[in-house]
Amino acid sequence: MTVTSTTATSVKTTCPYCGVGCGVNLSLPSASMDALPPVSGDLDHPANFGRLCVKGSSLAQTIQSDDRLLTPRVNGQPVVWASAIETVSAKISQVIKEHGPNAFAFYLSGQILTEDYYVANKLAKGFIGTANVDTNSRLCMASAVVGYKRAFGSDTVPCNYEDLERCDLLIMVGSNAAWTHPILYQRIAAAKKQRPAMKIVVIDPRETATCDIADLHLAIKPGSDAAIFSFLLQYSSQADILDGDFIAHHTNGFADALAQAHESTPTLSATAAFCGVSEQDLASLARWWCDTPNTVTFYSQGVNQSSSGVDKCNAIINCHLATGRIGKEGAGPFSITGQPNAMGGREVGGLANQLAAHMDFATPGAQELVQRFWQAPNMATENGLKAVDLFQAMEEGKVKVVWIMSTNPMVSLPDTAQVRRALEKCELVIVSDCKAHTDTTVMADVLFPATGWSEKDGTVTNSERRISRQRGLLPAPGDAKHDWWAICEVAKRLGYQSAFSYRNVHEIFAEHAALSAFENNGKRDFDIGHFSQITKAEYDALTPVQWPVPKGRPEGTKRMFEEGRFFTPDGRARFVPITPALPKNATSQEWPFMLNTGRVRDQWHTMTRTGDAASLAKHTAQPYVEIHPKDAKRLGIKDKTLVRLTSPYGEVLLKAKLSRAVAPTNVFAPIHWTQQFANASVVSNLIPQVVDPLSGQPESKHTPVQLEAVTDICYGMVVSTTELTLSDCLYWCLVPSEQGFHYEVVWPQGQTQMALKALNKRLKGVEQAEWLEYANPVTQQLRLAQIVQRRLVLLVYLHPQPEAIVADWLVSTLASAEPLSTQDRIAMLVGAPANVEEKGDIICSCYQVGSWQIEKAVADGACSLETLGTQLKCGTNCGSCLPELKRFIPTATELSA
Ligand SMILES: Nc1nc2c(c(=O)[nH]1)N[C@H]1C(S)=C(S)[C@@H](COP(=O)(O)OP(=O)(O)OC[C@H]3O[C@@H](n4cnc5c(=O)[nH]c(N)nc54)[C@H](O)[C@@H]3O)O[C@H]1N2
Ligand SMILES: Nc1nc2c(c(=O)[nH]1)N[C@H]1C(S)=C(S)[C@@H](COP(=O)(O)OP(=O)(O)OC[C@H]3O[C@@H](n4cnc5c(=O)[nH]c(N)nc54)[C@H](O)[C@@H]3O)O[C@H]1N2
Ligand code: SF4
Ligand SMILES: [Mo]
Repeated sequence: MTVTSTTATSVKTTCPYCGVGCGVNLSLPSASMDALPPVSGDLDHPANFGRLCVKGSSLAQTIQSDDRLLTPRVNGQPVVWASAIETVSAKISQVIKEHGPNAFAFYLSGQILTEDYYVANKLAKGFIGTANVDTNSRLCMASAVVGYKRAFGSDTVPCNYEDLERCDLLIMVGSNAAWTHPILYQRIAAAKKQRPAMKIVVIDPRETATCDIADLHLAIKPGSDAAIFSFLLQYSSQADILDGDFIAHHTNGFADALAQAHESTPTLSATAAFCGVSEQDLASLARWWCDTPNTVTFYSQGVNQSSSGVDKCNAIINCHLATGRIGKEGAGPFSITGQPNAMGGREVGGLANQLAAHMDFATPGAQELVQRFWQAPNMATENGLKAVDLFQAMEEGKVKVVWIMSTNPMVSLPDTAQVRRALEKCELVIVSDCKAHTDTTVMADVLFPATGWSEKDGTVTNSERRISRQRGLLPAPGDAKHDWWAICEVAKRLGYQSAFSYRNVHEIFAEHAALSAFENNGKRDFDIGHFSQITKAEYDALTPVQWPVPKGRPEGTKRMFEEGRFFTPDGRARFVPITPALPKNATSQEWPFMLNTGRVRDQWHTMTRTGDAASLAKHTAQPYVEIHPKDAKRLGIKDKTLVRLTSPYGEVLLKAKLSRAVAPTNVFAPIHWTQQFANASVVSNLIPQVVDPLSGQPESKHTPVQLEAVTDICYGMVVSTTELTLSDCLYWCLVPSEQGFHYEVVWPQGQTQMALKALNKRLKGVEQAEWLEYANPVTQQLRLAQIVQRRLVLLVYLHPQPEAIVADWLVSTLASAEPLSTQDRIAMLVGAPANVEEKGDIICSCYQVGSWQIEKAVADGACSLETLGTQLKCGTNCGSCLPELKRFIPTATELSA
């Protein structure tokens, strides 16, 4: 990509990854305009004050991609936009005419901008006349939303990031923030360092990097969280720490909730047994809870992604209401959002059970109000289909056209086989994406090329209700267009010219702001009326601000519910009686392991962006499953060997990672690997479409599975200058690298010779190709290098066991301009260059420092993070690796032993 000049050479924008919403400076470095723009943290942004985690710091590496979708495509053929818009609009019109508006659906994403979301929601709910507008936030935040609405009457996040720093007790439930919200985690870690009396409790079945700062880790039985909070509620009453005044004047339903808590979790010992934790640990938590008015409970997917996720949220909120720990500095129930604009989507009403601007179909007068505001000809009148139901309706032939935007459901929705059947059945699948090849774009009839981060303009809202601008700096590549533009063009072609003739994204934002304030008068929490007249210049200069921002309050709102008034009809918050429930599907003799799924530190979701940064692949190169060593031993599974996981829905192949971080009979696998990166490792293949009945959120964290060692195989590594089709492999994984192609492979034993022949055929006809070969009949190692014109083009390593090879040097030789020396040739077959230090697994991605280097430094006497930082630089840039680095430092007891 050659960057041509736009007006600005530097902008303040917002990171496109997690819901922390860090401010980023993005600039074009030089007049030549052909170098990549550097990225740095924005010192003025109140989310991060200049810091970025490893994903944010690596953004520049992901801007340029060889796999951008550059033109619209219809049935695989490139077409001009007008033609693609015509195809789509004609089909939508036909389907609506023949089958009604509910035969159309949007499936959107918490990664599009608020303005994109707003026009999609407006088109579907006001003009086409369907509420089938759902989003990947259904897989992410839906339970938290319903929990807040049940308690507060509105989807309002009460807290802010400062509350996390100011609280005296922080309970982190189902969150691995050290990896998933790293900058926030670092702010918390810094606060604890400054005030060591601040207590941190982590509740997670797994021991994660987040436990590094915890005073107490409750490794509960999967799914048992609600019991902990049910117990805390009844214990608060026993210990007489209830806020009677708050309960009496600001809430309803306390007596019922308390009675239920007594019934469900009568005693400490019963609760500890139900949750599988020690009574002492539960007692510590209960004591700290009672002693600490300034408590924040911070929760994420370990709570939300559950068949009783909403109840878990309300169990948490109940405790905060009962003790009046809400609407105060350093106190509150704080659901953290995952995606950069999950909150923005909620604000516009971009879920099938919302209408618009925090109004629901059931809100009295709301439909008529929105209809009047939009001048809408075809208002939807009832809730649409939630994600899982939507894909089921597609398979049943009820939904005939779907427009998927900025999400990869073939990887992220549960039961991939069902998702495939649904998309195959659908008459028209439209996919808007930046990438040409994803597991979902291959299912599309029509592809719309979208602009991405660094190109597009709009707003996002982070986890603390803070609206920030994303600003475009780079020109759109090829024919890529903004998502809002594509939606408006289709809308206009459907006959809705006047309602969708926005000239600029700021006009959409102003309309969204005006709707939020329309006949609001303090009735609805979401009010950004201050911006309803915003000019383009003001919009371009917008600085981060927390909503509500009603007329007359331009400074926004730091914290909600300070006056104890909620958005229910009588202004009182509601307690909800909770009966703790375990996961819908329990383990059994047939399915004896509970599969937990989640994230790794350096990858983002389906790797469409982080997969472009070779340095981010170093931390975790391949898909894996974490298994307790005891289980592994019983099943004959060794570290790094191939394991087959099976559920009633499908199977996957993953590399074993033996670890005591998971409890026996629990296993954990990351979600990131797609068919673009590995042939058989999409973990959603295994997950059933079990959802929370209230929120529709899938139970992605708890799936009973079987596990077995894969035997009679041969492990290998292939490094090649060109992309290879490795169809005869049992398993392959493409490890992103700067040069050429690096595959980790597994062949069925006996097929390796055939496979080698196939690889060899690739070079037939290439003159002067020579093979170097090293074979060890004792170890059965086989190493082959193919050299053309004295340069390496293909390297194959084979071994019956996984080998600890550092592939970096081998891969880098692919790009070497120098002809190979004799020494190089030997080193290539040995697998270890003489003059290059081997690093081990990369721990610090910023400075590419590996485990072997760190172990060596520690053995040589480095005994603190500071010394390691001085010697190796590890951990001194973004700090994302600090929890892992700490584990290399011997403890005082180890040192004295
Ligand atoms: N590096 C990275 N960061 C990300 C993302 C990414 O893809 N990569 N994605 C972003 C998005 S969209 C989201 S939603 C967030 C998610 O952020 P998190 O929710 O922090 O991440 P997860 O790894 O999905 O799950 C969190 C933890 O829940 C635990 N858990 C599983 N079952 C239970 C249970 O029954 N009870 C409890 N208490 N805990 C349980 C898991 O062991 C896991 O450690 O991350 C965001 N940040
Ligand atoms: N088993 C299991 N499943 C899960 C989870 C889990 O923990 N376990 N977590 C769930 C959660 S919390 C989430 S958030 C989802 C995430 O899952 P997805 O949303 O499916 O994952 P992404 O990789 O973020 O997909 C974003 C897509 O949008 C494209 N894109 C990026 N920017 C733009 C843009 O501006 N416009 C357009 N049109 N396209 C763009 C990217 O190239 C990519 O293809 O996964 C969910 N699925
Ligand atoms: S914590 Fe990291 S991924 Fe999240 S917004 Fe900040 S820089 Fe981006
Ligand atoms: Mo998410």
